[in-house]
Amino acid sequence: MKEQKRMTANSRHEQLGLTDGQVLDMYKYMMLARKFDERNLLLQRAGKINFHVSGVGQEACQVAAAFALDREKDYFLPYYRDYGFVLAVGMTARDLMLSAFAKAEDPNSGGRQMPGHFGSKRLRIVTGSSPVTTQVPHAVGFALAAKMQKKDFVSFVTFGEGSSNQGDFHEGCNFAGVNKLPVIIMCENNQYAISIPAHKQLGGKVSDRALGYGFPGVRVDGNDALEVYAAVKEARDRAIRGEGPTLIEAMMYRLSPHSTSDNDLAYRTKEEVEENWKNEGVARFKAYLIEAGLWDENKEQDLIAQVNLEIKEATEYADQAPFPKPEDTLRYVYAENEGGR
Ligand SMILES: Cc1ncc(C[n+]2csc(CCOP(=O)(O)OP(=O)(O)O)c2C)c(N)n1
Ligand SMILES: [Mg+2]
Repeated sequence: MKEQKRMTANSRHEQLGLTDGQVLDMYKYMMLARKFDERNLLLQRAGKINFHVSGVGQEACQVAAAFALDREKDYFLPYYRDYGFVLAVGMTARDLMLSAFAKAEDPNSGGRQMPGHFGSKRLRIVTGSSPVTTQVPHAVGFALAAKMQKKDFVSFVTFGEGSSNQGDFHEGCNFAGVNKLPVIIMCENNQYAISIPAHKQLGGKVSDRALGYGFPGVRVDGNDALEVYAAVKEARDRAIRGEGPTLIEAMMYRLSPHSTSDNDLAYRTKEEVEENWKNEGVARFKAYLIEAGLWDENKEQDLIAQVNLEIKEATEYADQAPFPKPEDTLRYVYAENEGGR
């Protein structure tokens, strides 16, 4: 019986073309994102960093999506909760800590943007803006470039369900649909937009909106990493075949307050949050790996120790790193020519 169970579980990731090594790697990134997040919450409370926006409860979906893309070619436009995603495409805990501490060496923005505003030319992570959803038309622009230049990359963009009500989302979708562009548009529906629950934001499903723009929309269980992986992979295959965009709505739950400046118990109950912890994606993925015979508690403890060390080193490095110099304030803001900086 046990052996049979093992075969069933195993075949699920193998059927999707994922090796044992790849699913173990996915779990490592989920754990790294989770521990990074937990440390940031502590650092903020200790007064070491100013602010943190948490991605707790969304990591499994984020990492799975990254693994379904071509991390050597595609362009990424993640949103502020996507720590799991950016770690899986090549950012390090140190890079992210430098951003949290707003230090000069922060590769995202030299310590200028708020944390969660990811950007890396090397990793093709397109720098994000604070107004939510501006990244959707930007992603569509990258997809237009792929089509015009006949290149085989796609762009991948994420945002929250609240943000899907912004005009940028609709304009981006429309242009992408008309021009059949290779873009994957993924909504991380975590049930809240700050204090507003999903039923007060949306009259229907986000995924159904794709119909009006002429491309497929799918709703997936965002706490099931393999389901997300399959949907993103299929969307990428379609895009590369020239069949255009896909909208994916991944269902999950925001387990943390909106940010470190929010008291979520002013608008939802502790019981509701506790109930949702039972279904979160990282624990579910761990259970899958155990069932597949790939994981056990000893391995878990080793991984936690390794990840904690990585985060400790990143924290110490970022804490001691220099702040940007005041005289560098205008760097990257204006063109550095004609005797200017
Ligand atoms: C255009 C714009 N309006 C309002 C805000 C303030 N704001 C920041 S995050 C947020 C909630 C977004 O909710 P959702 O899209 O569901 O994403 P989540 O934070 O839940 O991941 C709001 C209203 C903003 N940044 N930009
Ligand atoms: Mg939301």
